[in-house]
Amino acid sequence: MLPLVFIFLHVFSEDGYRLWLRYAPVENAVLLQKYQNQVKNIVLKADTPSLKAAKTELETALLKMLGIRPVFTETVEGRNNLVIELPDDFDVIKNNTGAQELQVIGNEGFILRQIKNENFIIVANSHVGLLYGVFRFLQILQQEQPLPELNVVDAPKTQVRILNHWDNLDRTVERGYAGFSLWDWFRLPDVIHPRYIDYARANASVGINGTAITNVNANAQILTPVYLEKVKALADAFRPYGLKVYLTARFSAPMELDNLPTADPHDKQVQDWWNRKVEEIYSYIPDFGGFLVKADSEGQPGPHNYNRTQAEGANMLADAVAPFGGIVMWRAFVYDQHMPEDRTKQAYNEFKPLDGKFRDNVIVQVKNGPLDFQPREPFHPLFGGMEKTNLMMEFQITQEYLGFSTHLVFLAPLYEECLQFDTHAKGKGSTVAKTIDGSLYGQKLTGMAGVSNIGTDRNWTGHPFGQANWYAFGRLAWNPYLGSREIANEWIKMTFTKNHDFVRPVKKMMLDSRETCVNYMTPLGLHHIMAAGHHHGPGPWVEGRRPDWTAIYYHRASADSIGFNRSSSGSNAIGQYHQPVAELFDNSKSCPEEFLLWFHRVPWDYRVKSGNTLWDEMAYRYNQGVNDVRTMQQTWNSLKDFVDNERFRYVESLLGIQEKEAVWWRNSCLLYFQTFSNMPIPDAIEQPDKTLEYYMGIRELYMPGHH
Ligand code: GCV
Repeated sequence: MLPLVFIFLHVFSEDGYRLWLRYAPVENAVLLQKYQNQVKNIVLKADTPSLKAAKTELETALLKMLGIRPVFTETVEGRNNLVIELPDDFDVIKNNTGAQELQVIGNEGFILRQIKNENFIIVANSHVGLLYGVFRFLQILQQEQPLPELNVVDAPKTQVRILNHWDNLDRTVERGYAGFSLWDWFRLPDVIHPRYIDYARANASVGINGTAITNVNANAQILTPVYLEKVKALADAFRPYGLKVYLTARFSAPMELDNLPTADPHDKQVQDWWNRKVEEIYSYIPDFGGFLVKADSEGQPGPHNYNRTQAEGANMLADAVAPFGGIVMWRAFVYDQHMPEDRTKQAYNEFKPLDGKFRDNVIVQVKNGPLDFQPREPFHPLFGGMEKTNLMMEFQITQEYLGFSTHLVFLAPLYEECLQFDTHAKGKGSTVAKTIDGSLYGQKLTGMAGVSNIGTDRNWTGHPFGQANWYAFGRLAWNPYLGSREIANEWIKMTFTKNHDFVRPVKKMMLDSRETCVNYMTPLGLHHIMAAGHHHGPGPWVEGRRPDWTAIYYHRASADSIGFNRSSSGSNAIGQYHQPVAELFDNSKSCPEEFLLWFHRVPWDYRVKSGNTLWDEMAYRYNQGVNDVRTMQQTWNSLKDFVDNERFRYVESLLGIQEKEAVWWRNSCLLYFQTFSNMPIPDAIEQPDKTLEYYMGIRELYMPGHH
C-alpha cells in the first residue's frame, strides 16, 4: 500500500504560488509536540503595521504547520512563552541579551534564543527587525530544526537589498519571462491586489528591503502626479514589510515633462526642477528610497550629452534627495558603440577616474561582470577598483542569457563564485564580497541589487526552480558569505519536502546546473554568442552594424584561432585587475580554463589541461552539457513520488525543453565553429543531426522580454 503522504501528493496539486512560504505540516511527531508547546502562548503587542504583519504570519503559519491557534498576550505567564519584543520591554529579554549583541544586530537584525528550555525570545531593535526574526523562526520550524540551544544573532551585512524590476508602464517586462508586470497601473491606486502583499511577504522573509519598480530604460511619466498616486499606493502596501520603493529617473525628465531646454546637471533651472520634483515625491511617499539611474548607455540620456561626468550627473540627483534621506543608485553599465575600446573595459575607464567624486548618498551599482550577465564572467574590475566610492553589486536573477524561464539554472553558484573571487585589492583575502559590504574600505552605504525574474505567472517566476534564484538573491544580499549548498538546502526543504531522499539529489541537480548551462552554451570562456536581440538560443554567427552587439566581436573565430585577446598583448583588460589577479589572467597557462577564451586568443590545436586540443575540449564540454541535462531529467523522473503532480509534470516538461535546447546549442555551435577549425567532431560524442544552414535559418519571433 502506498504511504498516505504519497497519495496526498497526487491528489492535491500545487501551483507554486506559495513559494517557500508553504508552511507544510510538521511531520516529525516529537518535534511537532515540542513546537506546539513552545508557541502556545505568544507575547506580542501587535500595535504597529509591521507587528500586525508578524502576528498574521504567525497565525497562518502555525495553524498550517502545527495545527494550533496560539494565544497572543502581552504578559509573560509561567514557562514556554514565545516572547517577541523590543529589548527594554520584558525582564526575560533584558536578562538574556547583552548590550553588545543588541548593537551588533543594528536596526534590522534579530536575536532568536531559547532560554533554559523555557521561554523562547525573538528580539530586535525595530519592528521590522522583529518581523524578520519571526520569518526566520518560521523557517526554522519549516525545516524542522530543533529549538533547544538555538541561539541566532543575525543582522544583514548590506544595507540596500533591492530588487530591480525592468517593468514598463504598459506592463511588459524587459527581459521578463514570467508573464507581465505585477504592477497593475491601470487599476492602481484603487485596487490593491493581495498579490502585492504576498510579494512583500516573500521579500521580507529573506530580508529584501527595497524594490525599484520601474525599468532602468526609464519612462519619465512615472514622475508625474498621476503615477505618483499609484506608486504611493504600492509603497503603502509594502511599508509594513520593511520594503521601500525606489523609482528609475530618466535623466531628460525635466525636458520631457516640463519643456526645459536642457537637462544639464550644472543648469540651475534643471537643479531646481529636480529639487521640486523630489519634494513632490516625498509628499506622496515620506520614506521614498531614492532613484536608480541608467545614463549614457544603450540610448538612455545622461550627463555625457552635456559633457558632464557620471559623478556630476549622479550628484545633482543626490543633492535633491539628500535632505529627505534618499539615495541614488547610479549604474556603471556605461558603454558606447562609437568607442573603439574593448567594451568590457569601458565602464572601468569611465568610473575609475571618478573615485572619490561621488556624494556620500550615491552608490555606484556595478554588474557582477564587465560585460553583461553572461553564464560566466570574471568579476568586474571596479570591485576592488574604487576605494573611495560606495559600490553595490548588481546580479541578474532573470535569466536573460541563461535560457529564460525554461531552463533550470540555480544561480547561487554564479553569485557565490563572483562574491568569493579574491580581488587582492588590499592583499590576499580582499574578496568581492568585502568590497560591497563595507568591510574592505569602510564604505558607509552598501548594497546588492537583483534584476527580478518575477511576473504575473501564477508561480511568480515561470520556472518553479526560478523561485530558488529569487530566494538565493535575498539570502546573499543579507549575507554575501553564505554558501550555495546551504541556500539550496533551505529552499528545497521549504518549497518541496524535507525528505532526505528528495533533498539530496535535487540539491546536487541544482548545484551542478549552472556549470551544465555554461557547458552547453558558452564553455571555456566563450561569451555573448546568443541570438541577436532577444538573446534566446545560440547565435555565434550573429554579425551586424553594431559590433559590440554581435557574436563575432566576442569570439573572433578564424581558421587558426578563437577567443578575445584581452591579455597584455591584446586589449589589456587584464590591466584593470590588481596583481596577482592580472598576472593570473594574463598568461594562458595560468588563466583558469573557464576564462581561457575570455582573455586569450588560442589556436584550435592548443593543448588544454586535459591534454585535448582546444577544439576537442570544446566539443566534449558542449556534449557534457547535454549529457548533464539528461542526467537532470533522470534525477527528476526518479523523484516523482515526492512531488505533487502539477509541479512534477511542469518541471518535467521544462526539462524536456532544456534538453532540446541544449542539443540545439551544442550542435549549432560545433557546426559553426567547425567551419573555422576544420577539425572533426570527435566520434565519441553524439553527432549533429541537422545542418548548420538549418540552425542558422531558425528565426524566433515574438520572444518574451523583448519588445
Ligand atoms: C534594461 C542588457 C539587456 C538590456 C538591459 C541592459 C541594462 O543590455 O539586454 O535589456 O536594459 O542590459 O542592464 O541596462
